[in-house]
Amino acid sequence: YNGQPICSGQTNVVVHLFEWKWADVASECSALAQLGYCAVQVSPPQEHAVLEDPGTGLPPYPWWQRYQPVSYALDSRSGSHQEFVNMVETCNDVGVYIYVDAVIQHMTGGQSGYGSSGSFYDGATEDYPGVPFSTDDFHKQQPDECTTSSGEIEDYSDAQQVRFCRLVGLRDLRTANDYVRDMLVEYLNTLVDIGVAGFRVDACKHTMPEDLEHLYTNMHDLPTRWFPAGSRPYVFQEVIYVGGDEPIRPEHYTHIGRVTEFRYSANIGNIFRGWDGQQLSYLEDFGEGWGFMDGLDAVVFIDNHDNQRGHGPGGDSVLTYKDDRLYKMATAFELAWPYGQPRVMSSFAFDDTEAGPPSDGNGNTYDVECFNGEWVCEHRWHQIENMVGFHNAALGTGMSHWRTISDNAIAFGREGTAFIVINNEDHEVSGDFETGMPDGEYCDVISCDGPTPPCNSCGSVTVSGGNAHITVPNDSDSMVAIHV
Ligand code: AAO
Repeated sequence: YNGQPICSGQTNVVVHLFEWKWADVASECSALAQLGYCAVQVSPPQEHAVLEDPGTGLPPYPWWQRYQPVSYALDSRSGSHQEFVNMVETCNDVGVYIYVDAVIQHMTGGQSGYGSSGSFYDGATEDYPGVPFSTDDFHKQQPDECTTSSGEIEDYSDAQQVRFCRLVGLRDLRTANDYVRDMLVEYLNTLVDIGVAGFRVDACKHTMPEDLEHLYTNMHDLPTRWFPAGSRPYVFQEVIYVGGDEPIRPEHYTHIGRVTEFRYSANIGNIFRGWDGQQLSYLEDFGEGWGFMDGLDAVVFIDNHDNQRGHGPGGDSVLTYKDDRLYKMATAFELAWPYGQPRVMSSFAFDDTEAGPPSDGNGNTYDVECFNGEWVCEHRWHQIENMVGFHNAALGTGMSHWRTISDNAIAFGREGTAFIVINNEDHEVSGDFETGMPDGEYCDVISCDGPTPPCNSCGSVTVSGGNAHITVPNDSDSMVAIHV
């Protein structure tokens, strides 16, 4: 396992198009290719529960119904099997790959009903004829499996509970069982054979690493229609750890794939908000220097679909699209900084943290229309999309030319390929910077359309003898960024 994301060309930036329909993802891929995105993380494509009435006070058809699998039919809120195939082929053809959110550790909660592809299921009796799975395929309350009297995970400091009891009531698959493994491998291979190039694997903390390893090693090679012979699917795993004494750690999973580094997300919010005594100058050793996992194992993000709405860890400090200026700065930092494999979030607007994506009264998701007040499309915000180009120009280089201008204003370069100044003070900052860049004129990609002069009515930076005079206002962007 080499930890390298599957990308075409010099890039490794993944965008999570949360809850987008397959047809909309397909239409977006040529723009993503031009901007330099590597891949799209899509919402879970398997058949899922349809929760018209999820309970008192909860909105109909919440976003999280898709994390309750009913079968592995590729028929979901995002579209049909055929629409999924069309998306993968369209995107692969332009060199933007599809990474699937694989929900493999559990099925639904305790309710019964019909899934998004019409399959009956009964969570109470653990009966999923659409797979089929039946009660023997699930962990039980017995000494070698779940040891809590509720059958639920009650205490995250007890690894046995976390692996063998239910996560918020979700029916917990016996992933050591050969039949269960066969069904999961078949699902993953259906996706790989279609042309899916990678997986975000859900809730890995709750599955033994050897069970996951079995699934990964039994996946097919990627199809040679798009990928070199012998290419293996890329895997990154959701294992939440933000400190404290939980016994299950990201490090227990990094030998089989990358892992989401939640400490990155949890800390960067405090730094940009100036909470908890934090300031931008402390970013100088952000990464391993902060006790995070090895950057070559890490997937990093400012927010994810859970912690942007109070699910999962991070709390109030997590920055989201609602924080506008701070969010742009933090995401620009993420894309400029050489630690981890970056993921960019693309959200739908929400007030209710449980509400599903923009949709009609029957839970049919609306077509995406970026910036219409419902689909936020952070990945198309000018400042963020242009920083993908910065990231790619600098890929493979280290950090250089660090400068602490003041507590909350910093500058750094990327060994002659790129340079950025971020001003989170409440006033303009200005100075002469050693950039390490080749002499010439560069357009500021925060305010311009691209890096190459002429910089018509936007900011430009002249590097002479490696040095540049740069002024960064305190405005809605508060950054200047240049790259070769
Ligand atoms: C829904 C309803 C439930 C209902 C259930 C079944 O909300 O009330 O019981 O259906 O009917 C999503 C939603 C869930 C939803 C579920 C299924 O978020 O609300 O349940 O779909 O529809 C844990 C897991 C982690 C998981 C996270 C949400 O370890 O894997 O919970 N994330 C993924 C997905 C997520 C999805 C699922 C998994 C399930 O990304 O979208 O759920 O497929 C600690 C632990 C974490 C643990 C959190 C739970 O974190 O470390 O491992 O995450 O607790 O909150 C401090 C601590 C920190 C702690 C944190 C939060 O920061 O330091 O360690 O607080 O407490």
